[in-house]
Amino acid sequence: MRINGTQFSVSKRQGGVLLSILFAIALWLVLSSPWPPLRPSDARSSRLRSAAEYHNAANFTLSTSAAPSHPDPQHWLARNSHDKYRVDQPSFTLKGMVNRVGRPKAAIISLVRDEELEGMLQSIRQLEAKWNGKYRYPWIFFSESGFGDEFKRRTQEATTSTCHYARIPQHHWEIPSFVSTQRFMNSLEYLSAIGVGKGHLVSYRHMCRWNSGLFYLHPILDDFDFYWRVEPDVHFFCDIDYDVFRFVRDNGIKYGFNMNILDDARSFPSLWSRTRKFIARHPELLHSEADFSWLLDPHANSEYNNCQFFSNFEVGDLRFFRGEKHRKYFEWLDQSGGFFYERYGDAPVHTLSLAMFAKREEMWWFGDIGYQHDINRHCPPAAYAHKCACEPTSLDENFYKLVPYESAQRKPVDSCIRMFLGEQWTKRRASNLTDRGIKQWNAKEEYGGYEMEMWDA
Ligand SMILES: Nc1nc2c(ncn2[C@@H]2O[C@H](COP(=O)(O)OP(=O)(O)O)[C@@H](O)[C@H]2O)c(=O)[nH]1
Ligand SMILES: [Mg+2]
Repeated sequence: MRINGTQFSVSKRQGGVLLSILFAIALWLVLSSPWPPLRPSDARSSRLRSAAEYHNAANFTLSTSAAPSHPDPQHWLARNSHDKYRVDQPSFTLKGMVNRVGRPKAAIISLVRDEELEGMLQSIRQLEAKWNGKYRYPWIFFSESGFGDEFKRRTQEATTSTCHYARIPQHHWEIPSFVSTQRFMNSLEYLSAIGVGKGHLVSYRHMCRWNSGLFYLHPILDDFDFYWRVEPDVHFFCDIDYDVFRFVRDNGIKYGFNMNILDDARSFPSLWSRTRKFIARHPELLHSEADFSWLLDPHANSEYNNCQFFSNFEVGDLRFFRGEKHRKYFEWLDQSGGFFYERYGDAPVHTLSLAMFAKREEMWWFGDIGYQHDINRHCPPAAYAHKCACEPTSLDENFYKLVPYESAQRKPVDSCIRMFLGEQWTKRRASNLTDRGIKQWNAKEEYGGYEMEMWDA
């Protein structure tokens, strides 16, 4: 080989080594490209990507998002726990490189106000310490009024992942023209007078509406497939030793929750009748395996029993919510004015949507994640004690806590989480436990007599 007149001789072996190095550098450059974001930018600054950038980035993906036809979540956990896919090693190590391949396009999202900074920081710190410090998914903060420099600086300092700050478009945070202001004012006064929590707050109505049907339309989420919703001031008690986003993607899960509860149903008196009308109008939209059995009361004319996924914690598939079915349902509810004349909540709206358009195996109870939101807390049983810093709670702990004494409302025949898990379903799941490495653990004692097979920690 001759370079600048100088003769270099390269043996076959040296050539091979040189080629391998060049190949490794090329691979490293591709895998450490900023998308999906794994690391903070050098300046630790954050920026809002334009919608166009996001669309362009959508063409670059290393992952296949096809879910297996017969997912087996327990089996997956047995094979992929112990932080198999952590990405906190340098990207030039073999493991660092391999684990960056095929990552789901996913982000942690928070709707939050600038003045909730301290609460947000504590949620970030806990989730980073228990999980995301190892997995480095980006954080995206949303607000209708933007964020100040201090919020941006301190949130970015609390994580090694990239932070993005997104402003909610005004038309997603205003009273639609078809809503009567007078009727809305009456509702604020009425719900406040009868003691429905935050019934008097205009901002709360916008929040519920945005979380129900608008968040997934924000262009910053265009290139993401999965999200984990995190609120300020929540707690995470347990070490999570697997990639939660890979877990939901690989197992075809559309929605993961932590608590399944009753809330004050006086805030959405017409939600079920409005939903029934939607079903009557669009029976073709229902999933062929839609299963309402855990949501209807057999003793009350199959009315909605008011159970709902407690949506301040949710890990979801954005493609489900962006899909035509959920969007049509949201628009149908929105046209009724129920987010303003009543206080339709995103929790029952998401729950009913999933019941209609997904099958039950596509919803997952993250019973292994210790979590607290205000007075509601879930802590896994004693078998998880070595991973958790909390007192185990009973299975039914959160069932009824949010229902005020004065709310005479429909209740399920059993607690919501038991209704959801159901005997048949747990049996069917248990029969999937084929891997000899998975020990079945009977949580009879800790879970108030409910027989449930869970994976061992
Ligand atoms: N940006 C913004 N976030 C809000 C507003 N109201 C509520 N949130 C956020 O929405 C989420 C739910 O609100 P929260 O008051 O905690 O409702 P609760 O959990 O039902 O009691 C939290 O993440 C809040 O920070 C608002 O007016 N603006
Ligand atoms: Mg909250």
